[in-house]
Amino acid sequence: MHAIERARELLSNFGRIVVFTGAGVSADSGVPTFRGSSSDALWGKYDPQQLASPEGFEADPKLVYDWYTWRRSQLASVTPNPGHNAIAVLQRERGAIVITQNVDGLHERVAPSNARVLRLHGTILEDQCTDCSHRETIGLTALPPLRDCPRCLGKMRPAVVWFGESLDGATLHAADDACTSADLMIVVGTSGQVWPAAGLVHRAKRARAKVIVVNLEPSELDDLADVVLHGRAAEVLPALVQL
Ligand code: BV8
Ligand code: ZN
Repeated sequence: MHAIERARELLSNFGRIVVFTGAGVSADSGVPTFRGSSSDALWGKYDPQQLASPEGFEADPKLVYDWYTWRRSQLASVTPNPGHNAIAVLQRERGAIVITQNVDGLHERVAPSNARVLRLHGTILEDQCTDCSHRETIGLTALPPLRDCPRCLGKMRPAVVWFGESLDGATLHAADDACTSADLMIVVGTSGQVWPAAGLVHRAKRARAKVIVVNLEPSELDDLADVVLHGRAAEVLPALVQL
């Protein structure tokens, strides 16, 4: 039986579905990934430990903030792709829960209003203060500069989770619960290198969920898969969901 047919069979047999995504699901929208072989990999040009970390921001706030401004400027012109839309169909028709490592907000743009999108690593579409609870939504058409917090002596920084920072406890707990009770996990576009996010796939597997991996190239999570579908998410997911 072809892998896609096996995957479709799993999809039709199970009720509680979790879709776990990484940067690869947004690659077909033109958003650069973080690693991977494609030349557009975001971090091929920058040292991630230098930029996406509190130490990096502390050392050079303008360099780090300018990197996010560059990424935000890219986001202004991208739209969700057929991979995002296929996942939204699973949310609407099968009550699937989306757990994403992405900060680009593309799942949220097409998700049904009552659907859950658990954002493990925060959002690039907001800034938060380094020192108080003040947050500001970022308008992608009028990107703000590095600036001080209007309420305290802190600085405004992207509302993402940096390396060395803890994930939001409630979000991680909700994601862990979803993975523990899932019958099927569809893993899309992630190298599986970032923790504790990647640990959620192990959690689902231990809870005896079936796992389908959709990825452009082999990943660290392929060993956990019952079915591996290599290809572009924007092509494989519509075929899987039979749009
Ligand atoms: C934590 C937001 C601890 C920011 C991100 C040393 C020091 C500090 C920490 C660590 C350390 N060593 C290890 C750690 C833990 C660290 C970690 O996991 N490091 C890794 C690199 C080894 N984790 C952390 O620091 C986490 N926090 O551990 O806290 C702690 C504990 C107690 C108290 C205090 C602290 C926080 C991690 C969160 C980091 N933030 N993003 C930003 O965006 O700027 S992570 C970043 O990587 C993105 O969110 C991204 O989504 C995520 C994961 O990457 P992927 O999504 O998998 O993307 P990648 O490019 O890797 O892969 C894409 C895949 O898609 C590829 O396989 C490719 O083949 C495929 N693909 C490409 N195109 C397509 C495709 N597939 C399908 N279709 C296509 N078209
Ligand atoms: Zn403040």
